[in-house]
Amino acid sequence: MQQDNHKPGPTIPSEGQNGQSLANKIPAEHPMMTDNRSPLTTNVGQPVADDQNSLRAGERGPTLLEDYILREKLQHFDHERIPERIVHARGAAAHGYFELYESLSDLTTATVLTDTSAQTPVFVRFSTVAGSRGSADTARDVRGFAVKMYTPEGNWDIVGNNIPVFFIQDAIKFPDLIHAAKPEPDREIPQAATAHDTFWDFISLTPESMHMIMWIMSDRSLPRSFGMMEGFGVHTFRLINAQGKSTFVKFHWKPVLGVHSLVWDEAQHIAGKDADFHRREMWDSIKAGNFLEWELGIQTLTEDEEQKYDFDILDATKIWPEELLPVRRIGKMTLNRNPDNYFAETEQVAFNTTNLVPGIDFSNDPLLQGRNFSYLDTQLSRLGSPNFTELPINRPRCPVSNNQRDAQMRHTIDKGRVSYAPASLDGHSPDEATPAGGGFVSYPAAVNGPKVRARSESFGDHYGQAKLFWNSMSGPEKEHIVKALQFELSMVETRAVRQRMLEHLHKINEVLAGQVAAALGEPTSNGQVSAKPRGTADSVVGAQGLADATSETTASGGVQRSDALSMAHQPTSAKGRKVAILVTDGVDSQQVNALKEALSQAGAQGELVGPHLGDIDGKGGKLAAQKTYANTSSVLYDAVYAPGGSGMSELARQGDAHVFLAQAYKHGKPVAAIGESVALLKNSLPEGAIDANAGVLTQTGQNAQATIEQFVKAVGKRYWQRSLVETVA
Ligand code: HDE
Repeated sequence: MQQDNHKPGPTIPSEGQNGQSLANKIPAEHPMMTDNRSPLTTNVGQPVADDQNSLRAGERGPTLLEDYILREKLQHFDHERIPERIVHARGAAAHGYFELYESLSDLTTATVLTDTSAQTPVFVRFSTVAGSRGSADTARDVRGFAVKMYTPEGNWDIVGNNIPVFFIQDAIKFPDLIHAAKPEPDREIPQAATAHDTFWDFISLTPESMHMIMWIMSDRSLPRSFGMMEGFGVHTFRLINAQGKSTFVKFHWKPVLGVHSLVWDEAQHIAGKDADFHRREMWDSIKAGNFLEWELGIQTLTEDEEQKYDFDILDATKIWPEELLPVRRIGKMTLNRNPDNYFAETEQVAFNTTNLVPGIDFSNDPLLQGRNFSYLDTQLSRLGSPNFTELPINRPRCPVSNNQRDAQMRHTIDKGRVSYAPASLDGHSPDEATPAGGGFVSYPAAVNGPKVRARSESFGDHYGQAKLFWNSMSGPEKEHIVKALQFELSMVETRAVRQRMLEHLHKINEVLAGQVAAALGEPTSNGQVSAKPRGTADSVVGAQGLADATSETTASGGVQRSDALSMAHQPTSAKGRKVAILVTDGVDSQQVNALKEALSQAGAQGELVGPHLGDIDGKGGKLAAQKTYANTSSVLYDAVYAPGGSGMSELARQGDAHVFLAQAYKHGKPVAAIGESVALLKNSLPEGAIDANAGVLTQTGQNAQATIEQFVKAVGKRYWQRSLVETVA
């Protein structure tokens, strides 16, 4: 059943290949065609002699209905598309494995978290949420971070995001949130963007979303690459040990390369220059052997501590500050293989929050409880049959055995008469696994209380952690949040919506609100929120949320500032980065080669950008330009280097070279120029911009080695202190 794509299954050899008749070579098992090298056949295996011409009555006559080969081909094509995911439609994925550092047997019975000798296969899909399948990778959006682990006890999915909190507290609001965020239904505008009235209308009436809004307006929603994003399980789950003891847990994926982002202007340009920026980067990295790595971390909390803090651990709009509850790193995930087929794997993969293994269980988080219904339901509509779990990418790697039968597209051929239990015939039904034998047992959490549609008061603070996030940001990060809100809200046409948002922002921080208000041409708010949210949230919000106009941070366990929330404290290095090296005839080839070597030693890649592809007549040897100004752009690189060489003064006449340097400068990236290129750099940047401390390096002599070393150290950094960034490019 399980077909390894690297070992193609038996295919029917052609007569031409071995001189024998086809009939003699029919394999005993069903052939599953995994490549296209065998003779062309119809879908029922009939060899096709002519795939260029349909069957017609005479060479110039009408096509015959009899041409079942034409009809089969067109018909299959007509049905190629399946519905795209209602959210997270655009995604890219990779295969890999997970290895555990230390056994968590004190906390859980799950083999994947206790067996340190195992290498658990994984498939991970990253996605944007709002855009359709063909939208651009760099839209401002939360990223999906969905991990499927093929464990010996069944598939375990952590269907997470790159932001640790969510917009809403209750699953019943999810369709409203998504309807508001998606293109407006009358005009189908805008694509993959939240900068429009319906989104901000909903948000301005949903105070519980304010913490998430701070994250989404920060550069976290503009990741530099998938491998430079954190992942979060978001909800609180439970780990259950052999004694049946439950411990609350939150899951984190910590990227080995650190967490790094783009800036908004850059992200917008990338969307036009390379809409596939993130998926291409992941594909190329894996292909080049630069695998993506994350450590799995856990935060844990005992049952006794459930009510210890001033945030509710069942509220998905709250984090557990790491300063309070440190993240313990327990294993590493490596993505090392690209999919063989996008549709079969990345499109057909079906994640589900209910894919759990014994030793892990849910909490009562009402968002998680709602998701537990939604994922199976959506797969049935998207993939068309309950047999989607038999698709190779979804099928567990451990045995599957039960009495479920039939339905569309059944692959498994169940033998025998028994498809029921209890049964005594035919060696009877599969036996249930006992709890001691590893059978899944739900944690027997005590439940009581009246049936109500109400939200707990403990979910009532909507501004405390938004403040914590704001207070934890560096200066440049705050500036980017302000600019994001200025941009988004200025796109909102309805003034009342803009004003309501300013009222919320005022409750988070007055300076923030003031700066956004100034850009919108509005007076600063008095801190009163005029519109109350509808429904059950109303009374709850009144209790703590809307009433709280102080600047004190609440719902954060006393933590006022958390370095873990800011990207300013993340390690930077050249690893995984891409550098543009501008070349033209007469460039110093040795210098270019020395730079490329130094970059490669540091795990970065130097790409030669020239006026044309191919041969560049360098001083000291030929070079090959890999890109031209026509097919690439400064925004696709982390740094730009203009080498020396007697011919390089010519670069000053190439207008695109100016744009390359100026744009890199604007986006805070390191830039360097040597010898003949120094004049070009000076002319491209504002006066006073040449400053090694601000990542603008020059070297007038020809000995570039020291500058190369300095430059390579700078690659991966962004220099936000450049005060003149607004004046260029
Ligand atoms: Fe999802 N979400 N979601 N979600 N979600 C889907 O399932 C849903 C939520 C997340 O790469 C859908 O297969 C509800 C939070 C990811 O295939 C759907 C609620 C988080 C992916 C669905 C949420 C996520 C999805 C659409 C509120 C982070 C992509 C297609 C209760 C913890 C998985 C599909 C992939 C996809 C429902 C909220 C993450 C409709 C009802 C919170 C990463 O079932």
